[in-house]
Amino acid sequence: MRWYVLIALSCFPALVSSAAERYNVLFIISDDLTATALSCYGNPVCQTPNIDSLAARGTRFTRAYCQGTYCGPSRASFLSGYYPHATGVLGYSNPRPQIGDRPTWPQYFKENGYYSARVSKIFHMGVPGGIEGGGNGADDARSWTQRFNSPGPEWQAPGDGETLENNPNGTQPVVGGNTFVVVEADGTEGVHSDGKTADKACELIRDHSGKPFWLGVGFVRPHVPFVAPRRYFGAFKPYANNILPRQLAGDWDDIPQAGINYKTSVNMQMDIRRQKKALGGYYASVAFMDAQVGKVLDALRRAGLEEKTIVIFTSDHGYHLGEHNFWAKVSLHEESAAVPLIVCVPGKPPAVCESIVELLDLYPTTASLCGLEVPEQIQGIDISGLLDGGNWKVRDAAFSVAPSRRGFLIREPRWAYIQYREDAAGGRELYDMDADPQQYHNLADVPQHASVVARLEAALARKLADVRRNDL
Ligand SMILES: [Ca+2]
Repeated sequence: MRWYVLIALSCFPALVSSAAERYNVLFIISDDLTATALSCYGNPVCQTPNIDSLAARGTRFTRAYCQGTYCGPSRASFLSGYYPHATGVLGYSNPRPQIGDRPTWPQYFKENGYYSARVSKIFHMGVPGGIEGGGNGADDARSWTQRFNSPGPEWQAPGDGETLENNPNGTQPVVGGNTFVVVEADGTEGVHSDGKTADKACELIRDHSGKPFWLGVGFVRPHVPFVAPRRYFGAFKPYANNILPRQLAGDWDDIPQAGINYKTSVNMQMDIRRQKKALGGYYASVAFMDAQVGKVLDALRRAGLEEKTIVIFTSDHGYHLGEHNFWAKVSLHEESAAVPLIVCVPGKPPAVCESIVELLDLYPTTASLCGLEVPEQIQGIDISGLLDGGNWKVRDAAFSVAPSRRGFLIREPRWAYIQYREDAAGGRELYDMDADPQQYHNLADVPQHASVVARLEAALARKLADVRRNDL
């Protein structure tokens, strides 16, 4: 049989290559999702069967890192193709003024004949404020053929709500903003932002099955407020049964001030009951989001597009769920800097890949897989070779930043090196990830590791200089 195939290939090379070029890209991104909350990444409590099913047929990356540990810089980075310190977009704006006419990731596909659309949050949007209002947030209009917002009630959803943060007496009502609030909501999935996002994404997949698309589907959960239909909470109640991470006595003593996260059990005044409820609320939000992912994957299957579509699932950064008594993002510790990343390409074998990769690699990788020239100026690496089942080194280390902390992370397979301020005046952290994956013991000031610190400090300075050497 094989020589027939060879003849077919050699007679119609243009046909074959154009078929390869016409993969759709379905980019699904959850907001503030730590990999540790997914069952395919080993969480024993929070079950995510739909994301797991994608992982079972794609490549699941165990060492994928964001470039900025909160929404604004992370999204501006992987969408523009540049590190945060290349564009200088360290806050909550879109990168258009900095990149000029250079195409963003979806725009590049649009300019190559794709229908390009986003549903809800792809570039930065405030959650919950920007979702309640239904606006475009820090979006970039030139990236899209069409764009759709998914307004939802967020913290105002009817149901049983509680403000957990800075509410020790329980006297505060349920509030909006970037606040730890749990709402066990009445009503259907469709009233919530993510329910609407899934429905619109399914409709777009159905309606655009005849033309290649780059479709960004942005779910806002599990970003606070932890709002989901009531039935998703059942698995995590009673909340008192939820197990918090082990705390080490004196854990903060060896962490520089800048490394104590901006939200902690202490400054949020969350007692153990509230912490356990926060964990349950987060997991319920993840379970709800997973169910919406399932709807979108079903729509793709029903449209007969599974064999024509690259599916990516990820998050903009990770999240702390009580490790070191830290909560939320911004921290450069592992839970916050690592992201879940699953890439499913038709015809590639299922795999688990331990190579270090970055979200910045998605733009060049999808361009390459779709037969498009990889734009020369962008700073990620085409990692498509890893999708054939390899576990080789495409980069020495991942690079991530927390601009609000003036923090930098160099993450090698064995070492995690964190430095605050470019001259390290804000302090350092060094963790041996083989011996201490929980990052309990900062080795930066241990004399025996001085040469490792010196090497990584030099590597960080070199990386930052590389990042700043660009065409902008
Ligand atoms: Ca986020």
